[in-house]
Amino acid sequence: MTVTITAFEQSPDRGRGLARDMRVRWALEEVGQPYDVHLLSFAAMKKQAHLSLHPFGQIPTYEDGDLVLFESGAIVLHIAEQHAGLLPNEVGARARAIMWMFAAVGTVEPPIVERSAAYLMERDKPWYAERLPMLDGRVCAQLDRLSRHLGDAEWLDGAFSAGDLMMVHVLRRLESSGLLQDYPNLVAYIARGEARPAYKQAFADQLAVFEAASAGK
Ligand SMILES: N[C@@H](CCC(=O)N[C@@H](CS)C(=O)NCC(=O)O)C(=O)O
Repeated sequence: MTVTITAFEQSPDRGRGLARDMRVRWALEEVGQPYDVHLLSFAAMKKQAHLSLHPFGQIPTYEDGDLVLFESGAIVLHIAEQHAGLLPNEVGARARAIMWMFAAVGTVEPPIVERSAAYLMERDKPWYAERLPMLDGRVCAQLDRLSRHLGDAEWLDGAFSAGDLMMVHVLRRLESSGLLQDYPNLVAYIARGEARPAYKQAFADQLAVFEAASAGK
């Protein structure tokens, strides 16, 4: 059975690999699972055909036979449970790797997304300059704690896991923010994730989609 995921037909990040299909692509590459990609326009994402897969009309989704999933974290967890390589076997270490997946999407990602959303939708508003330090502060509060936990370690808890995959991708959204410069260990952590062959393949594949769409315009 072929695995099919959905992704933007033309990603608003212009191929920087920030859209959440990148996490799913990366996980599939890590475990060596081939997959097809169904590309969607913003309009198609809100049509019934896609809403029947994803009630919130977003990407990514994951289809494998009768199984349909949405939510990048749930998809990566499913992939990690189906294949070796992204979750440790030992019960406690496995639970902690899953804990870090939740920490990535539930604790670290929300203030980062709020900051990005404010930049996209409010940067021309009179209150933006006053609001930005507060948004930055909320992001940095989590970066401080994460950086302190990581210390000099290579990954969050022993070997590379789905927890690192999710966390690295969540942090990548800050690469052009200037906020990471005070956290050299987090910069190095992201770079270690980006250096993985599976990451590179996934990144190249999503970039090729963006470049093909741009060339066809
Ligand atoms: N929590 C969801 C968020 C999904 C999400 O925000 N997807 C974005 C792309 S990264 C999207 O589809 N945006 C278009 C829209 O919401 O209309 C996940 O992790 O999968």
